[in-house]
Amino acid sequence: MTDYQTIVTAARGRVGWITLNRPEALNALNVQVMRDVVDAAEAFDADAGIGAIVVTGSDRAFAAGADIKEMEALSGSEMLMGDHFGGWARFAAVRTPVIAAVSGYALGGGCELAMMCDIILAADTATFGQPEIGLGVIPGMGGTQRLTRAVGSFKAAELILTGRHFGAEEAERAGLVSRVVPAADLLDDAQRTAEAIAAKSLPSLYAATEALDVALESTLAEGLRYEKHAFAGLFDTADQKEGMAAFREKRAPGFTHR
Ligand code: CO8
Repeated sequence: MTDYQTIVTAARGRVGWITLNRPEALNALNVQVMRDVVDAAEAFDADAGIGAIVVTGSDRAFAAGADIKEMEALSGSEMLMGDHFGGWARFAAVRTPVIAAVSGYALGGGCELAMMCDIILAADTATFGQPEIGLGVIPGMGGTQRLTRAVGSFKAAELILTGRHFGAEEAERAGLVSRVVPAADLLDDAQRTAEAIAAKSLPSLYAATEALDVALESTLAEGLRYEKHAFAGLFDTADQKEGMAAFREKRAPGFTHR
């Protein structure tokens, strides 16, 4: 495992873990965090021994946002030209399924990082929010776009324009969160969920995460065309033959991820 400055990584079976580790700043996302998270996520993504990734923080904070102290003095052109956005697009493009296991604050860029993941598991103590409006800016890591797609335009507008914090139950009701779990169970639940995913065939997982992304980015007709071709493509994998033979023979499939 690589030594990182701002995160801790571990492989547990076929599950890769990325734990944000800047407790002094409630895991605020500075450029170094972005580089570390992207590097670790891409390394797990390139490893056929990993079938799912979990990103988490601490009990107190998943991440309290982008690092305000690092951003404060920047000019607009420095923000555009510097390494402030590109890395997160690479994280969002990872094909291995990614679960955000959120406890404590997921604010601003923290909420946006969770929304770059495929699944959001929230501890019942989690607090979400896009508070950037109170800093004289707007969400800048995808919040105006991904939150709107997740919860609808009127809910997103109310949350983004007031900047108010909201809890896990409201987040689940609104469709921002996949599932709420008791705080004490969050990490075990994330590992179990990730193991269940990682046991599936990697080619079909990649096809599914890409098709889910296409659903957010395209018209229904374009998405259905994409799905048709992705579905057909999987019939050239050994795992499709194995998965369907295992069904017919009433046994568990032994996927080889090819
Ligand atoms: N950036 C930098 N430092 C932070 C951040 C942050 N986002 N959040 C907390 N910290 C630091 C605090 O400054 C404090 O440090 P110190 O002890 O040195 O003063 C330490 O973490 C602990 O925080 P608090 O003392 O404030 O703890 P509280 O329990 O009183 O409050 C809160 C916790 C409510 C989470 C509070 O810290 C807070 O409101 N934080 C800021 C939340 C916020 O506004 N987030 C949005 C940031 S902007 C953003 O995310 C834009 C995203 C797009 C950027 C795209 C390009 C990079």
